[in-house]
Amino acid sequence: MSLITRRSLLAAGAGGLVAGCDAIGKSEAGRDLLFKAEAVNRSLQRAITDRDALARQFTEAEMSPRFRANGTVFPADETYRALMRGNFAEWRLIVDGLVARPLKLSLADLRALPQRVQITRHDCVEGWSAIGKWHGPKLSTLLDLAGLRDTARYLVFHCADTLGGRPYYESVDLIDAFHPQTILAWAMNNRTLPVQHGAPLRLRVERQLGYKHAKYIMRIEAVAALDGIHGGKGGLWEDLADYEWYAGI
Ligand SMILES: Nc1nc2c(c(=O)[nH]1)N[C@H]1C(S)=C(S)[C@@H](COP(=O)(O)O)O[C@H]1N2
Ligand SMILES: [Mo]
Repeated sequence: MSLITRRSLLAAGAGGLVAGCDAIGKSEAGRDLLFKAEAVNRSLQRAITDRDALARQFTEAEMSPRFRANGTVFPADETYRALMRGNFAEWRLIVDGLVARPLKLSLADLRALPQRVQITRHDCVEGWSAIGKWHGPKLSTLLDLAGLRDTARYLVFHCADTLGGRPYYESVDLIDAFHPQTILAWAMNNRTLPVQHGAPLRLRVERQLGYKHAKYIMRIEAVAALDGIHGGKGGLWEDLADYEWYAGI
């Protein structure tokens, strides 16, 4: 499909939604219709842009014998170090922001949720790749528990480490947040996640480059916009070095 065709299709979808919003939105049935139209529009956009396609998965035999660690490998933060010394028994993942039910989850809570296991290839912009096995609940499971408010557009991952004095953070939109391969991994290659790879919890967002895969996650915040967060570009590398916010592979 040509770019022009894609654009005009998207525009047609969006235009149809906006036209007559006021009148339709006033009745119960109208609101229902708008809601359905929005869902149709969303799935149309997905189909066109292919954002929900799956990343390639590999077999056990294809796993890299060595998986390099990159960026922070041992956060300096004293609170983090204390949690680490306690084997993360006291660590809690906060899920808050634009949610109906803020969550505070232990590792045991996360392990008790339905789990997903996937063997995928990690691609770093610096020019290396490695195939590893990841294990954890889908991000969508947590978001369903928390109940995203309809003003939420992005999920921000706040990490325990800093680079050059700035906190590491990353963000994804709702398409990636609800992608079936987007998981919160607490295990890697059949072992509890090692500190150098982001213990106790790191993001796997398999359709994007390595820097999007936030390690050392402390808090997931649902927001309507990214401009109020740190440098405003949605991630430390985006703020610092103009890396793409959408780092699709
Ligand atoms: N919190 C945090 N997350 C991070 C980083 C970091 O320095 N801090 N580095 C990123 C980069 S550039 C890459 S390539 C991967 C590296 O993950 P690994 O150490 O498991 O290989 O983590 C990403 N997530
Ligand atoms: Mo990277």
